[in-house]
Amino acid sequence: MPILLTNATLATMVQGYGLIEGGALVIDGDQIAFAGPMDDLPAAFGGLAPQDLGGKLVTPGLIDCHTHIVFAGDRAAEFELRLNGASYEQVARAGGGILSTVRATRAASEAELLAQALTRADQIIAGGATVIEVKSGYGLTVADELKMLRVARQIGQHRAVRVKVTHLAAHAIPPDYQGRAGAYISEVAIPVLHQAAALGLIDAVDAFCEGIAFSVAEVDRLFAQACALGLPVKLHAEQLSDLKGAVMAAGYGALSADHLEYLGVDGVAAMAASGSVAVILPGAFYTLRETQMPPIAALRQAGVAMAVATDCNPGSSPMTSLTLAMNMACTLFRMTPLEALQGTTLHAARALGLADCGVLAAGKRADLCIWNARHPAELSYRIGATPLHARMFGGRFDA
Ligand code: DI6
Ligand code: FE
Repeated sequence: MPILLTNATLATMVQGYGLIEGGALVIDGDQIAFAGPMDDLPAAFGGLAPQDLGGKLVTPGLIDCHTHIVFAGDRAAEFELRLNGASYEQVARAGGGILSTVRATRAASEAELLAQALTRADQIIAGGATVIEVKSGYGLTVADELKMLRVARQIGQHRAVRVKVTHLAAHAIPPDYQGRAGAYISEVAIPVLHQAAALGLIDAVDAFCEGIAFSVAEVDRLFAQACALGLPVKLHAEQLSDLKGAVMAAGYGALSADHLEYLGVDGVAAMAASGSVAVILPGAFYTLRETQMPPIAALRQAGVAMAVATDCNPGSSPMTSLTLAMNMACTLFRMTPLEALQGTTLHAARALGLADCGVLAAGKRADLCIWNARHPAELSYRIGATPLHARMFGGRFDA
């Protein structure tokens, strides 16, 4: 039997908020059959028993389009050391930083990794997410990257959430490849790409293009292989410096370029031309106490779609709340609450190449959130609240 929800404040996100007071939704199976004003409800649905939402806000299910939730251990001890005066270098020499996460991730069994990833997925889901993108990148050997990718794939089999899995073997240079980043691309990143693609483990290919990671030319070589396999690309670009990674990624028609604090006018223009989404990650900016802001006004002016995500990872963004990411995007970057919500719905869907979600409209997947809120700006306005009243995934409410 289809489900009829009435007396809803719909933020359909079809155009702007697409706000409809006194709205109705009909859910048939895993799809939305109707979303609009109660007065326009087709007669065919008139006989359904309505569930009155009392004016509560309904939005599309939120989409976290950039996470690194598969990893073992945490970096809380390192956080404490640094706040007690240890420098980043001292921490690194003591075995901390990203390579400590790599060691813990290599040592963990697949079952342990999955259990930890599910805990983080549960927190993101509890905030209203119905789609989560998950990257590899803490294995850095062929076997360990494949292990991470298998774990990422399993998340969606254990939870009511859709997972898009991204190859990020080119995330950091492991100790045995120091000074030999090109060899790492040839001997690890590209072989992982071919094996993972053959196993159907990946939906996209990402890389960390940065002075401390991989050059534009090295990433270009990886992306050429992704392109040959028909896989879309996305890129950690211009997070710490302007290497022109976004321009290169745009040349591949990248789904997105992410972070972008140091993006230049050429990068903005290239992204506008390619239709790549700018994924804004305020959690990393906040954690790293970065001061260079991504060029939000220029992106807006150029008509580049902006998404917002948690970047959940143990180092630069130990955050599992999308509404907190939205709040930070508004307060730190002066994005508007409308842009923040587009950034976790409509534009996040685009950043993942998904056309069947991100808006409330007939024919789309029945992934939605009912909020203890009346206006969508409330989702960005509160700090640390989880105003979710109920979540529906594929036509089913959570138990
Ligand atoms: N940029 C980041 O902020 C994270 N990865 C990346 O490419 C940091 C990951 C970590 O510190 O564990
Ligand atoms: Fe990231």
